[in-house]
Amino acid sequence: MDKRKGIIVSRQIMDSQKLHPEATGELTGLLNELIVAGKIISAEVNMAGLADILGQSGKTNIQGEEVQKLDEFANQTIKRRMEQCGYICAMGSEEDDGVIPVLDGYEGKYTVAFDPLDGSSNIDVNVSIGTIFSVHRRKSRGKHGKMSDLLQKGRDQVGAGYIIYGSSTMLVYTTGDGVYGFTLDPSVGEFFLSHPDIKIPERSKYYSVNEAYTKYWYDNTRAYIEHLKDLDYRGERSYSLRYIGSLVSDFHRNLITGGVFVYARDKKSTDKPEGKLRLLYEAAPLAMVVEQAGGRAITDDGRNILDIEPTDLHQRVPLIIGSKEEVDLAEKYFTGPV
Ligand code: AHM
Ligand code: MG
Repeated sequence: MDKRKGIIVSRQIMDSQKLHPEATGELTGLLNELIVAGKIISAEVNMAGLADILGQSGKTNIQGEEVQKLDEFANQTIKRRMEQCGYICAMGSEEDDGVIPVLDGYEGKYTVAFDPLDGSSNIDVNVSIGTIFSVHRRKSRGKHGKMSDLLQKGRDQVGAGYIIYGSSTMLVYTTGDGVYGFTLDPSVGEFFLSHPDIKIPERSKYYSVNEAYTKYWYDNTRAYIEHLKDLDYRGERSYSLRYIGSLVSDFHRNLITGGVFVYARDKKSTDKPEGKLRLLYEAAPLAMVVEQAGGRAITDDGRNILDIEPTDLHQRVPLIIGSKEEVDLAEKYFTGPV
């Protein structure tokens, strides 16, 4: 057994910090604050059915989608934790329109963008959901953080990861020195290292896509998925479809077992020409995780997700993410003639 297995998450984060002699401990502090928020949300998610707080709150968020109570709870929990932690100067959340400020006098040198509860349409049906986060160093000077501090490339993230609330609660994160997975022991409220140095299998047998949208796909998406479904591909096996409809869950499964997740542009909704998923707090953090684990993340025109210069906090981006071989193959379909 790996000797590090079982160590607590704060030990791992401090050990990573030692690899950077210039580090001041603020990123460590920030990650620890996010972890506390994750524990609080996890407890609430586990109690959701019992506490009878399921169901929709009747409000809509700035994306025009229904906000459910647990989304609000998760959003509030992270914001409250972050606004007074002293490590960040600004936040961006899927649930809020613009820059979220921190409390006066608590400005720090990082920014955090997050999807407080990804996959929230699955809350009512006990399907895994999760919190995705992305951390950047601030660029601007002055007291308050600005939108430009949030609109940074994924390549410049100093940390990224997610907390998945599933059959167990897991934290998966990277600070650029590999990917580590921790499992929450709810009896003591501590995350223990369960998946040291995660590597995504280079080739896989699974693809994840909303196949009901086939009729709306562009030709290259259709051709790529048909290729994966071809029984004779590589002459040895065919692919299986696994689609939960909760990005963090689909991604996590593919990270552990190997697989490719596809949400390309389609002709389904004219208001979402770039697909559905968001760059800053969905695609970019997961792209950093997958690259650190040996996989890849690209758009449906072959751009590396981590190299995209954001122009809008809530901008959407086509996403193909997962095992290297399957994303390499996708790149051929998405950049060459079909
Ligand atoms: P959300 O952030 O409102 O939960 O929406 C994003 C979710 C992702 O988790 C998931 O991958 C996707 O929507 C599923 O979309 P679709 O139902 O179109 O397949
Ligand atoms: Mg989401």
